[in-house]
Amino acid sequence: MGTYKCCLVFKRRFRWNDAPPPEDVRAIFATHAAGGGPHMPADGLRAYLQSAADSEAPDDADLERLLDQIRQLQGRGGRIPRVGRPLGLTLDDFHRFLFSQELNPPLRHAHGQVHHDMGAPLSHYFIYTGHNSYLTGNQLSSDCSDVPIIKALQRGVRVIELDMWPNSAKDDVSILHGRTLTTPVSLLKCLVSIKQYAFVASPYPVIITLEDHLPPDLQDKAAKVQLSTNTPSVLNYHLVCLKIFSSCHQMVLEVFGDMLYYPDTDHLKEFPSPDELKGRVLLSTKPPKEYLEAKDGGTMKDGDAELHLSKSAGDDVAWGKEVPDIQSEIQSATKHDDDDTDEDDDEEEEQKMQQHLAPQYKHLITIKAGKPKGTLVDALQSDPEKVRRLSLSEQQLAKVADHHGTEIVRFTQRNLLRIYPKGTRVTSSNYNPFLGWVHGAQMVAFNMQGYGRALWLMHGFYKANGGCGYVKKPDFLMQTEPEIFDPKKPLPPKKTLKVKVYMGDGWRMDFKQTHFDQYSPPDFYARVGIAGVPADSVMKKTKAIEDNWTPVWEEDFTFPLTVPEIALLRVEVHEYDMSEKDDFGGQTVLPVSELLPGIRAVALFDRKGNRFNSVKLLMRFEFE
Ligand SMILES: [Ca+2]
Ligand SMILES: [Ca+2]
Ligand SMILES: [Ca+2]
Repeated sequence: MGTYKCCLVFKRRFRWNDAPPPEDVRAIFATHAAGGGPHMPADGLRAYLQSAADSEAPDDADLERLLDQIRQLQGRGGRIPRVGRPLGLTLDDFHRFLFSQELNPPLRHAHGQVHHDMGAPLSHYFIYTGHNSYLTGNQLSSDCSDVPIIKALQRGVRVIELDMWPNSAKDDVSILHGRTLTTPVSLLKCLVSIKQYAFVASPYPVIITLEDHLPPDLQDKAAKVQLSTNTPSVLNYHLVCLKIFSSCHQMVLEVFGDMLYYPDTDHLKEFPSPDELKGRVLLSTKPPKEYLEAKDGGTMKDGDAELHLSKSAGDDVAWGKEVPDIQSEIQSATKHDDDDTDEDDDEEEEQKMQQHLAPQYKHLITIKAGKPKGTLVDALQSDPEKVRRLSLSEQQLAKVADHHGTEIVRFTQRNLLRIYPKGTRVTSSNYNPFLGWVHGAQMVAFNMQGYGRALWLMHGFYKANGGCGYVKKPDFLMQTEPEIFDPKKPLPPKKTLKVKVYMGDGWRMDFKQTHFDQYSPPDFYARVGIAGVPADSVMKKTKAIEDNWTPVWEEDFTFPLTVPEIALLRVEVHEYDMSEKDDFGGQTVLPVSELLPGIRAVALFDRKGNRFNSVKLLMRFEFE
């Protein structure tokens, strides 16, 4: 046995050197090498860079710096660095350059340059949005903490959601998910962490959505509050709500001070722009109200389905469920008539609440929030005098999208639409974000701890625009003439993306030799595809390359795109196993709008979205 293993180690060791530069790389090198010889001079590299990305030629200093960096890649390979002034790049140097995640990344603005116009009202942007940002795990029993809030802000998330409940003594405010076993974290701690980390990843505004809740038993307790024996108990209850509400807002004001933005007027006709709000924190909330369905356990009773899914999870553990098709989401939502509202709104009660709301706190709310009142279609009526934020569950959105797609798009041209996960997603899983995006919904709220395919799409989408957490909505979603965009109308392909997957490498550095297969090298295959509108969404795959740490696939894929503006390129590497589930070999999601044409090194990420040190693919992108 020992000898057998020893042989395998030996075999594995020299296997990885077997993969030579792909034919396409040789051909490009030959084109730009001096006189077709063995060296590519600086001018040859300059000409290649110019032709590949259709960009301006780098100046001499930039080119010299790049040549130095390419020579340093050589050193990492363990070879002796060349002494003296080299003749130029060898074929191996050039291949190493193309296969370097640092020097040859796939995205146009890889180094954090914000390049969208940031001067339009907030409603013109998709905004990186978290749901129940304080939970560390599932929605029922996980801990509440400011750590996930900090992590989200470090990733560039711009909307942090906090739920406010009075603590058990009813004299302070805690953050926790209502009616569940989640342990609380104090509001103050969350706010202080938000202040500390708000702008580490992006200078653009952070929006705090405060969901105000009161447990059902407080209504009775409210009677004990000695406000006035003559006041009806309902009003007493309202006053307790207000007390908590006011103390929350006072705390926000104290923590953020001048950092907190709020408008001079009660009602905004248009939201300010991300540029105007740089370095500011905004509040988006609604007045407190009774949590009616909480009395009978609310949405939690139908949560069991997902809690018990672990036994059938299998493949889903590593990969997350395959992102569901939008059409089938719409169909199932219209079939099941279960309104998934977080709470029932009572217009009359809310008006009473507004009257008693201390004015100094009311005006702190820049983005006034509300749940749909009346029918969902009524809720989408836009008021020319004031803008607001509407919240819909993913199911409510699917239902209203079935017949009223253009009304949703029209609403989101001036107002903000927030989509939140349905109540049954107790394992903090997520949904297909494109249903929201294609209707112009700015805040597609995701459980940032719900690792898997849906969250990878979210991570990938916000790599655009320098990772600043704001992505400008494409023009077609904002246009009113000749007509409002109809997400259901079939469109012809606008662009074709051609993708070639050459090879992969890096697993031999980042994983143990027995990580994938106990007794042989891994058998990798790549899944490549598009997430976008239904017409564009597809996944394809390469064949598996057996027993090789540096697989060479050399396979081409063609993706016609009807809405390339919001499409995402999906890449997954699987390790094939005949009798078991595939092992996870890495993933990435890239915004198609920012893909650089030409041969590129594509870094892969683990299932939590952290970049592997070395795992990468060599790919080529072309647009037609
Ligand atoms: Ca395996
Ligand atoms: Ca194998
Ligand atoms: Ca295998």
